Amino acid sequence: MKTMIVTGGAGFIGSNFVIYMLNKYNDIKIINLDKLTYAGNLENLKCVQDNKNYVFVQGDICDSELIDKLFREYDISHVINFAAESHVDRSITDPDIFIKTNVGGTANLLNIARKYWEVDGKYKEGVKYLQVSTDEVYGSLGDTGFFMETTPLDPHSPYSASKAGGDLIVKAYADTYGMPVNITRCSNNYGPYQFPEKLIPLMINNALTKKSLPVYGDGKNIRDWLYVEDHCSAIDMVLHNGKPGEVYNVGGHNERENIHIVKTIIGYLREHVDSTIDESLIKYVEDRKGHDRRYGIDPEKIKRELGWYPVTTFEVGIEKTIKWYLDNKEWMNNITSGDYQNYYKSMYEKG
Ligand code: NAD
Ligand code: TDX
Repeated sequence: MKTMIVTGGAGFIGSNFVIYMLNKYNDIKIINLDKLTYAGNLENLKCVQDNKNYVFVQGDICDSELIDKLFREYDISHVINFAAESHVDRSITDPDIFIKTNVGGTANLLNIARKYWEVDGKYKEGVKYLQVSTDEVYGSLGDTGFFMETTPLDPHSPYSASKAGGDLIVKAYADTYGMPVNITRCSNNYGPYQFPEKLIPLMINNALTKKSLPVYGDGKNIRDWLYVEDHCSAIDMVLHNGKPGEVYNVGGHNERENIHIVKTIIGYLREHVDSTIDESLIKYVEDRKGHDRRYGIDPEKIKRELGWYPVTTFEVGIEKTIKWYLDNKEWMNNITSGDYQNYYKSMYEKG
């Protein structure tokens, strides 16, 4: 039985990952450690809450006493760190918490893992620390080329800089102490349980409630989209077969301009839900500060070394995603009724 701490397991990707792993394996135990910030939601995990191999602990990755206690209590073999402040716009208005959680929290997890895993300068058999990172650490691309694992780090937002800081500390623990680690750097995810501050769920929710659809700048910024389940399968493969110390980029060549995403959502909802949802809802708004123009992942290494490739095309994934939000309106209502309203006003309805 392997016992894994999954941090941030109540967030978007973390909850999809916990569900994916518990459905796939019956010989792993998952300790989901999550602070339950505005982005954490235990409703995401209803289908696993009674699973005998699942434990939820509310807490902060910066809390060394708590992490130490978890390592003392359980024989932890793996740490998979999803916990982070994850939204670029919030990092622009309030960077401090990003540095605290994404840099400080990562360092704290590494310190305690090292304390329990390193014996006489050697690491126990079968242990691994996996850092879930992002393509945003590489900065922004021009019209051509892709991010490779060897691309220099060049983050621009406080979010991406804090993720890059976390990655470099992970690298230092591998280089200095020989800790068995992997870093995955994935492109933009979409799918069930994504908080509606991010482009796709925000646009679906706004269109359904007939609010305007705020497109930053000229709408031609490009993101490389990956269905969340494909990200989960990549992490599973890296966790089991990734070479210690290596970085793996995760993506599937699904580059789209933002405006294309917004028009795709409108097109689907107009055809299947309400014929009055149309492109007149689109509102071009002031651009995001320091807005990266284009992201694009070269996934050759993870494909070649581990045989991973995404199975969900963008066309299939976006339909599945829109249908999920249509089938789960109560989930959306619950998270948009409270504090979210204040966030939304401060972002989109100021002045
Ligand atoms: P999310 O914001 O939906 O979830 C983050 C989770 O972390 C929440 O449950 C929150 O409560 C928890 N958390 C925050 N601070 C914490 C702390 N100090 N201690 C414990 N828990 C804490 O984020 P997401 O989109 O699921 O992203 C998960 C990870 O994947 C992040 O590390 C992010 O950088 C990375 N990533 C995300 C994407 C994407 O497109 N969403 C792409 C690549 C990488
Ligand atoms: O209202 C909006 N209007 C708009 O035009 C929002 C919320 C976004 N956008 C644009 C900005 C980006 O170009 O859409 C694109 C996607 O924006 P986000 O969903 O905020 O994602 P992004 O900034 O690309 O970062 C995401 O992918 C990488 C995640 O939030 C990160 O956690 C991950 O690391």
